[in-house]
Amino acid sequence: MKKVITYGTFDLFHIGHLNILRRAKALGDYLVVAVSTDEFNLIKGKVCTYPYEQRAEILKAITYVDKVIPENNWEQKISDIKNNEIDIFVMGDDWKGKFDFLKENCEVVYLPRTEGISTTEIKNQIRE
Ligand code: C2G
Repeated sequence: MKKVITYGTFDLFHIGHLNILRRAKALGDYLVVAVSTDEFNLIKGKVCTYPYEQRAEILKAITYVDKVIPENNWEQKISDIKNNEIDIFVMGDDWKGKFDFLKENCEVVYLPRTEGISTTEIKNQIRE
């Protein structure tokens, strides 16, 4: 069984999130999604609209997603990969190169982002 992992905030869930989850799952048989906790998001400089519990529940309801774990810090990826026996790490290509250090532990794949949508844009449109 080929296992895939991806990380993110997934706030105000949108088609760009769904696209990367679908494509990540298509690379293997089992997809783990590590969702940034509210505390970690503050470290990332993000304030979430949906709290962690809701973001995690939404992800658990998605057919492509097999397991949801919390992302508490930048340092947990190698242990996550080992503990979950991950074969492929996937991120959108806005992160291209940033996680190449994981190549000693698993395959690293950066997928093109979905154009024209982002949580920030959604927030701006709602404000207008
Ligand atoms: N994404 C995408 N297309 C978009 C928006 C997002 O493909 N239009 C992808 C991102 O590239 C990322 C995933 O969806 O792979 C989740 O995006 P965010 O919730 O913005 O995650 P981010 O804040 O980048 O957190 O340790 C890694 C971080 O937790 C990543």
